[in-house]
Amino acid sequence: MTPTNATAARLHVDSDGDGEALIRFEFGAPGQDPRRVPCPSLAGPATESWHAGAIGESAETCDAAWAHGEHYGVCALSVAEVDGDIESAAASAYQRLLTCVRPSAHPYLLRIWNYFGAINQGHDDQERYRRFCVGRARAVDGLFNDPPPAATAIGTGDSGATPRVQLIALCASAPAMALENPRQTPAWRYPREYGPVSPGFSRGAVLEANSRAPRLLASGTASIVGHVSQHVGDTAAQLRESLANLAALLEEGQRRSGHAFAFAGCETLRVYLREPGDLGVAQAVIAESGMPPGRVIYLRGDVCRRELDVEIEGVFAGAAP
Ligand code: 3EB
Repeated sequence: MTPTNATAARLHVDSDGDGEALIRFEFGAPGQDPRRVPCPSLAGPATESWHAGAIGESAETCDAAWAHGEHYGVCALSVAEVDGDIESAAASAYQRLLTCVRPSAHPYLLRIWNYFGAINQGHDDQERYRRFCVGRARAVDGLFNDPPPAATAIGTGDSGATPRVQLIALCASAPAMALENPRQTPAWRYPREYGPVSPGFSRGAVLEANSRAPRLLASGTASIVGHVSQHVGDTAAQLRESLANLAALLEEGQRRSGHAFAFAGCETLRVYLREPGDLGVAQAVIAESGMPPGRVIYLRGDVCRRELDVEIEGVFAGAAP
């Protein structure tokens, strides 16, 4: 069946690598292109393409790129860290993002990926992830937190002489339905022990909830129940717990939107692993999960909690109940 134009303009994700895409993610070592995910691929499809109809406008400079279609846009940028000051780099990256997005035809931020190096370096409130959260919180506006976008924050390997913080943002002409996870404390309500500023992200988002083809975007999901890390030292058990969190999120999406979401409807799943040597263990757990095997991408990346070794995120197509 040929999709109508109205259907083609809806957001969907595939791994074929053809057709016009809002963004076609590629994976590899940290580099110059702000659209490239700076996490080397360990297994799975080489690309992840996000489609939403025809691209009306696109542009790129050396450290920023954007593309706009009818309902959606993508903005990618990176900012160099000066003297290892991740807090300031995060603040300028978010200032630039909001400056770019708010006056555009797609002012609503639905989903953001955050990547930077040495995410677990430093102790307690000086840990680089916590400083990043402080810089992000300092830069964003009221609309950002009402409610915050779905997100991922992952640490990359060494990016060479000039470390950069990189943001990739999906934005839209209309807001999405933000989701929280009933098994997890909202991140924006994490207690003080996790840092001076709570992380600004929602657990997920349902896009086009009033259409026949909604999509559920799951944020980076780790082995955290309530606000407490689970199964420290056991990657397989962490991945099973993360999948249980994801299942609960899909159920919550169904309760809120009236559309059914299931692992079988997964269009893409990214599995970020701290240790490349955990690939086999992760593949064995995923094989039993009911995720479509051809849609799972395994990447090398650091979870923002040092005690955790795996995080997952993904996109799920909804079905009428
Ligand atoms: C967690 O649940 C894991 O700071 O934007 C996941 C997704 C995590 C997004 C962010 C952090 C972020 O707390 C970490």
